[in-house]
Amino acid sequence: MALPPALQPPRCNNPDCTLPEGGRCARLAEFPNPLADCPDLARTTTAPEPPRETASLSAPWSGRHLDSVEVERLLSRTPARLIAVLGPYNAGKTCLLTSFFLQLANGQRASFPYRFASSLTLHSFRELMERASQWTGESAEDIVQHTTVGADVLRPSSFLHVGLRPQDFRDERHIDLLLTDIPGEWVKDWTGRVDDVSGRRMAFIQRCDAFVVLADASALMGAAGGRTDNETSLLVRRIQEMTRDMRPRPPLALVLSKFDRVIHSVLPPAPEKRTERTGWGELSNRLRRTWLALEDARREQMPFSIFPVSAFPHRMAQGQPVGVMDPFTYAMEHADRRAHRKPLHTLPPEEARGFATLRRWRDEP
Ligand SMILES: Nc1nc2c(ncn2[C@@H]2O[C@H](COP(=O)(O)OP(=O)(O)OP(=O)(O)O)[C@@H](O)[C@H]2O)c(=O)[nH]1
Ligand SMILES: [Mg+2]
Repeated sequence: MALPPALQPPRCNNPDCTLPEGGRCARLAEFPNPLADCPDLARTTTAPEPPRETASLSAPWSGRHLDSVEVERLLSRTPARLIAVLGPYNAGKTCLLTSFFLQLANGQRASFPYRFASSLTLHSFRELMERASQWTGESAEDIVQHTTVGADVLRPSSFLHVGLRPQDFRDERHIDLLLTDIPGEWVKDWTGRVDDVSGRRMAFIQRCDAFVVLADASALMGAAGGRTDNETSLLVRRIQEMTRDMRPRPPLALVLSKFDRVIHSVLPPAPEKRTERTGWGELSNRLRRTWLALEDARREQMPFSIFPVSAFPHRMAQGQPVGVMDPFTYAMEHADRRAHRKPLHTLPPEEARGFATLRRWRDEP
């Protein structure tokens, strides 16, 4: 049953009347029951107005991938972090993003220093998750669809969004994180030759806080491994070139994706040994050109690290992802240090005593 329209407080058109403020009706002599009878008193309800012709305004966001104009708008309003997720066709980019979202939204943050708060692209994430949940576990089957982006070159819809709050439950600040979800073909075009279209599509690179680059570990170990190594090394070099003037230099997280397919023959080294060339067994040999590119990047003070990741080692009902949060933790730790963003330093709580209060003195002007 719908509620009847609410009564508004009375208003009186007689300037001498104080009845609406709790006083006397100016025409009390004429109308002993002014609330019922006085014609100067207006009592309106909040009955809904009939729909107007112009009432067909759509919602300000669709819940699907954001386009470059929406992203621009968001970036001008908030100190959003922007992470580019790049790699050749079929490298596992979209699976990684889907798995990252699943983990985060499910509260399985692992080392990631934020908790899930919101998403402007929930509809897209939901579609990806639904598709991934139908995967039977067959390796020949796609887990999600290969990424295609609308034909609009000027406004490509290629960004996913998550709103984050710091891990401390008392800290209610909200941080926007934008993640690119682009087709491998775009990455290839941009790596090979930057024409006008490709330059526009990839204009976000100049604003990126971090890069997550994927190389398919199973492809590297396969017969065409040399091609994957080559594509990855060219991509690392392109990023290195495009970020040469950025300070601080954005970090690069190299994700060796689909690691579940090679785990029987390659044991990942301990985290502190991951940037050493010798630590990866046969995979080190397979990544020959990529290592050279990474070593050049190191010489130019570009931070990098390497992560073995299995976004979907089994079908969803059967097993957990492995290492998915690590590259994002690495990327965010660097992104949060950037000076041109508002730093995320948590102030000590009001009741803090002793040593903790030193931080408050230091932070106070
Ligand atoms: N076993 C296994 N297979 C994976 C994993 N991640 C991705 N795959 C496989 O790789 C395929 C491609 O993954 P996508 O995430 O669509 O790759 P992409 O880089 O987004 O590809 P494009 O959008 O075409 O550029 C998936 O459909 C799966 O078959 C993983 O962690 N483990
Ligand atoms: Mg994709």
